Amino acid sequence: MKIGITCYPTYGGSGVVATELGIELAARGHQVHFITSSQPFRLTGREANIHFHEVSVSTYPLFEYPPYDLALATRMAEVADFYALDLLHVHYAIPHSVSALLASEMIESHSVPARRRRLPFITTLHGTDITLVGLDPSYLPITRFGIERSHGVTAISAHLRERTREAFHIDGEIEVIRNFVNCDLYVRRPDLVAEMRPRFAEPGEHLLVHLSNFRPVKRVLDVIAVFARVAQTIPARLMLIGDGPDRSSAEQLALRYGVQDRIHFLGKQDNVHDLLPVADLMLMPSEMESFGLAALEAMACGVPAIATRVGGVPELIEDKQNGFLFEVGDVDGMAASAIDVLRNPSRLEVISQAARRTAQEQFCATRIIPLYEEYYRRVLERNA
Ligand code: GMT
Repeated sequence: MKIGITCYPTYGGSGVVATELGIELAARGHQVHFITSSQPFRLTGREANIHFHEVSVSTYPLFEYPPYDLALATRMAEVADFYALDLLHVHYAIPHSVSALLASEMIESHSVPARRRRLPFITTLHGTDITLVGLDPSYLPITRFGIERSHGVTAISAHLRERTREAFHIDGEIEVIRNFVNCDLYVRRPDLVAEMRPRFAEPGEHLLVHLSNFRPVKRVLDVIAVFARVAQTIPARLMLIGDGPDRSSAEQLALRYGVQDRIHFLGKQDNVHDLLPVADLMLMPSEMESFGLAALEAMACGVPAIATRVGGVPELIEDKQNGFLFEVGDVDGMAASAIDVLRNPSRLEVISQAARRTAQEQFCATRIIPLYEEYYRRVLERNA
């Protein structure tokens, strides 16, 4: 198939999923065209079967806000026409589904009659496009319109599908295709861990990790509060991977607790698969997660997560089996649980193995990518 993929190409779970999906599809012989504002950060530009088309937005003194959505729609239609794409697959509804709708209609009413055809598009809902941004009254009606007019809609968890139905009153089909991970890349390699771990922790110290874009929804301050409690009780260090609006508040809080020297603020990192396996435990105390890709990536590396019982997280983490679940803001509970499991290496090992098993048996790319391919076929058939 020839597939056009649009996403936010910088850091963020939806962009990661879209990029990894493109890479996996290309490896399976599909022709993948990324139509994005810049090259998605996990692409090297050297992958076979992958093409990148940059959307550039012209500015004009009259434009207080350059119209990216229109430039995107135009580029989508151009690429679809030139490369005879079979379908467009957009990740994150706002504004991508509306741009795809415009592109699809442009192709259907092409100025050259012989080139008029159906161009189906699929929207994948990732989370805040529904639970946060999409609910903003200035975006809700257009988001709903974009979703309803999509030829196919997928959601990354059953929870998100239900939320979409409730909040947007959408009755049409929403296919649940959960997040996935490349289990060959995200795996604990003892030799690599032995080499990397001394950079982050002394022998005898425990190592915790958090990975996010440091937005308020991730509750990075809870990460610091949990870690401070852990570090008061047992020797421990924390790796913080990512960057974003709450980074300086996190630094301030670390100073207040006096744990700043025990925290590695690593900033944005491309090779998280090399860093995650080095840790013992992940902290993901989010206010909301429609799925929790960061926890899945850690689990594939044998690093269980202490997380919150929100959104789609219980579809990934089973409390006390392959990780731990707490109510939002329960920093004392999370800290006590971390201390308890870190002090008990055999229990940590059992949970770590269960975490890896969950990733492997349910969420490996090899299982999930065929679900996307199958869904593409269905959408193409009914729009033939
Ligand atoms: O919350 C983020 O980190 C970014 C956001 C996005 O859309 O880029 O992530 C959402 O999509 C991820 C991939 O599908 C999910 O694993 C995250 O749970 C989801 N985030 C939220 O729902 C807050």
